Amino acid sequence: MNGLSQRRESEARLYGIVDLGYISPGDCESVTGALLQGGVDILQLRAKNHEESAILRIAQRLVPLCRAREVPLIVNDFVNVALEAGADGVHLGQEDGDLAEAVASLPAGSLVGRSTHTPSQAWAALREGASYIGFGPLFPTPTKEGRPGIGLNDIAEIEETVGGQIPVFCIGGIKPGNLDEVLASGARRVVIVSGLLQAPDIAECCRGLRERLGEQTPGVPAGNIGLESSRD
Ligand code: TZP
Ligand code: MG
Repeated sequence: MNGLSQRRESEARLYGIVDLGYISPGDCESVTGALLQGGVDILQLRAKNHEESAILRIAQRLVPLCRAREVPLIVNDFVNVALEAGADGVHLGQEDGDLAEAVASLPAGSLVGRSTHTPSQAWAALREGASYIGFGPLFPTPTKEGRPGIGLNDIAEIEETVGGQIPVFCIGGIKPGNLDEVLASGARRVVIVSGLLQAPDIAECCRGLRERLGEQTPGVPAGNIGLESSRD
């Protein structure tokens, strides 16, 4: 069993992404700092259309920042970058390869997440050994252009079934202004990208979201998501 699923009741609610579609490589550290200060529970580095070597350099700069706050750093798409940077895991889309292979390539206790867009993909990811899933996009979003929103109807069922085994993070077009609707549909955990990165005060926005997601004290180290601590 992976670390993320071990302490389900107290763990991650707010998953932030440092997305190079919204910020420049030179701003990654300060934005990461603000997200960590605001109390994200998990952080992902997502860099579409960037060279693997460039992503590795950024990941290497973010790892110590996240480690200091005991927040897992996940690399989008690239298992090798995660491995080389000493990140805590990788996030793979439907087309990004085999989950079991990624699990086998990374140190024990690493997190391997999967993007899912339908209930059957969510169940498949669970069967294939995902540590957690993203479920969405709930709403159309410029962060993932060209994908229709899947709506809110399946959230409660996926949260009750798959969510009983691994964390389910709803994603896609979630903003402070529609969070209540998403939570009322059964979501417990969310990924918010542009809603955070475009906020006038990222850390403050995070704190407000955490409060609404039922987190306790903002900024509490997210080591309490139960990520197996030793990667020594
Ligand atoms: N996968 C599904 S939707 C999405 C990803 C990466 C983007 C979510 O970004 P935003 O800005 O919170 O809509
Ligand atoms: Mg991908």
